Amino acid sequence: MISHSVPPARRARLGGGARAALIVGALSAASIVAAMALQNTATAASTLGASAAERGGRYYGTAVPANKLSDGAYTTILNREFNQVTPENEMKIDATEPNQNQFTYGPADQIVSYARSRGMRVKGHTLAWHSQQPGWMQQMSGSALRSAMLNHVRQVATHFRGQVFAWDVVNEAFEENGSRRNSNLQQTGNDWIEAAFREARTADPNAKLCYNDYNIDNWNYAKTQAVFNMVRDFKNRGVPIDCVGLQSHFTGGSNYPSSYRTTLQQFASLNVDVQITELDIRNAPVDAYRNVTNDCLAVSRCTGITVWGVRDSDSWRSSENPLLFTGSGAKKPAYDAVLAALNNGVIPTATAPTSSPPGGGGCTASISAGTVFGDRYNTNVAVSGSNNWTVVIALPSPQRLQSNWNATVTADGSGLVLTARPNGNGNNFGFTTYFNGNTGGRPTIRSCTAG
Ligand code: 9MR
Repeated sequence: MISHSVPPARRARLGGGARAALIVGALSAASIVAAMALQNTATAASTLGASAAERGGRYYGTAVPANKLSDGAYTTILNREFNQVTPENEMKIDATEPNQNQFTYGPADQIVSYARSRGMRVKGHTLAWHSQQPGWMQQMSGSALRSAMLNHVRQVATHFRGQVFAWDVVNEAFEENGSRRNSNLQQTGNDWIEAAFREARTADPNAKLCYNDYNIDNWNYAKTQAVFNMVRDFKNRGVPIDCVGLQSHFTGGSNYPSSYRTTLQQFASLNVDVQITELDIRNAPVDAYRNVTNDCLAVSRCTGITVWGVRDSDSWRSSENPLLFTGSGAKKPAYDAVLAALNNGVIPTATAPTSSPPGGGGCTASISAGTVFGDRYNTNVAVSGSNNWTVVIALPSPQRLQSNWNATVTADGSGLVLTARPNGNGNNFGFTTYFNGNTGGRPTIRSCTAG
């Protein structure tokens, strides 16, 4: 719809005058849809963070080490492009509790105040992990380690309460084959992960609590399935978990998988946010960076993308040149691809269009928009012309019916065609639909049949 009028590459280069001429042309062709697309282009954001923010309040962030905050070339890019920050090492266990019960927050606080004073969100990383444990913790086991871990979670989450929007509560707890990683924490009991999440919720009830891991990008991979099953189990049992982070280090031989969007959608279907938390891609290929961006935009609960460093020279894998800026701070082709993908993204709409059915069925059903929640929304339907009706409604894929009221509503085998009949509660009924990643689509009435 957008590109049939002006190809994206050309739109990106259009000056104001050319844009105005095109808008007039589009309007004279009475193409309201094209005009709306062009208006979006006219206000296209010029930085990653600003553009992500326009895409449903998403963020585009980066890992930040405290020692780079005095590098002017670095902070110029950081301040200009990013609206979210993850401390690269400064909130890890060895950094924040180097000796048992002695907490040090200096470098982490420095990053937090730097970011927050510039309006950037901060994600905490990470409360419980088998790696980067201080020496004293590495030597612990059993109930002493369990208590020390929970104390660490409580103390650190309390210190940063109100300052971080989310925490990686537990990091990298699974093996590649889908079994639990056999760490000292795992040996304290299989429930150590949920214990950490419960402790974090108590310490900071307003932070989103995330599970974070690498190699959970390919939907058809044992580790991805294992993490999915754990999150589903946590949701079923009421363990507090709000988000899943896909690190997405496509470096060191791991590639962007074609099932990536499916993986994001599947996690989102469990009623958790998904985030891309540590993105870097070997040699920064334009296509893979664009695909990751588009995949996130396609899933309403994909709330943000964080790259694991600003310039190639800042990367933990700098020899692979996996980031969006060169060592000298120049934008790479992958940067342009990401920004263009963000700017071309669909702006989520929270309002449902009114629909009316084709005539001739002896009744009329009209739709009006109801409340929109995070992962689902309500639709109201009013029927006139008959008190004994059958209304058929189509849902946009992959949305699904969650519940309904004031009518009997059944979904067909595809889940996408609903049939509603009166249940004695009059002619106004409604239903709730899961977005399942499609936040823009709304139901349409297919028919209303009386009798
Ligand atoms: O980028 C981090 C690097 O500076 C550290 O030396 C390393 C130590 O483990 O951790 C790196 O960040 C890791 C992150 O915390 C968790 N996922 C993998 C990241 C890359 O190793």
